[in-house]
Amino acid sequence: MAKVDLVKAMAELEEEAVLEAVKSQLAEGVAAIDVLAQLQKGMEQVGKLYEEGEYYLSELIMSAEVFSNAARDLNQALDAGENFSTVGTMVLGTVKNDIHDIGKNIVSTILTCNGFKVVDLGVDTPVNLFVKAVKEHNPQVVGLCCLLTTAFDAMKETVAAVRAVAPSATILVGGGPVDDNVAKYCGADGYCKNAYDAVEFSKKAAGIH
Ligand code: B12
Repeated sequence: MAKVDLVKAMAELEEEAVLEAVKSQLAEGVAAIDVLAQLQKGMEQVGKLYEEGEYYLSELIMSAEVFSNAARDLNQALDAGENFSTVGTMVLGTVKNDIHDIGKNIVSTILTCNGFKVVDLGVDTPVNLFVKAVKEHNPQVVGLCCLLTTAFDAMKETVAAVRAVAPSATILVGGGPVDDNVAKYCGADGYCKNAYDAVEFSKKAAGIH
């Protein structure tokens, strides 16, 4: 049987081919994190096609679905086959007023693959839920995801509230329109361009080099 190009299949939203390729790569022993990297590359192409006007909102919704289904298989494989010791904890969520979660879910999966316990609060997360989770889990890292410029103020509010109850936690921000200036505006400790940055920053925060 011909080998499926997972990046291309993801970019072209061929769900069956994507799920099959994920399964067969895992069966062949490809590391889950490498399978994930291919899916992510495909998603980047989806975003690009959307910005170029080649894809519409319906394709975006579809891409989220395909990605989530593929990630579910990956997570199952991780839970079943690989054991990770916890090197640190991150409380993670998409900020109030924002429902984007694809990037956040990638961050969660990649951090989990790198030994972090991730407490995922979901999307449209009220400030008080972040505060409650931070008090309960005492994380080294708090991650805020934000894809909408109109939610920057909610992110700023969340940073201030988290800082007040956990002054020593490292607060990281990320998501499409976020950059260093936005991180500064919100009072965060760092901006992460992608999930791999998030791992580097989080390891530093947890005292691992
Ligand atoms: C897919 C998508 C959707 C999907 C979301 C599905 C889902 N389950 O998430 C749907 C269709 C639902 C959607 C809805 C809307 N969307 Co939308 N969406 C997108 C799109 C095309 C891709 C986002 C994405 O998933 N990218 C892929 C992931 C992998 O990338 P990422 O999120 O950037 O994540 C990576 C890094 O940023 C980083 N990262 C991300 N989060 C975090 C967090 C931490 C802590 C760290 C450390 C790192 C990190 O790591 C990730 C992996 O490497 C973007 C366009 C774009 N270029 O971003 C628009 C975009 C974000 N959407 C936009 C808009 C306007 C909307 C809507 C308001 C549309 C509408 N009129 O209803 C609604 C929002 C509703 C709401 N209240 O939230 C605008 C925002 C414009 C702006 N300036 O604010 C964008 C930029 C599109 C555009 N060019 O106009 N959207």
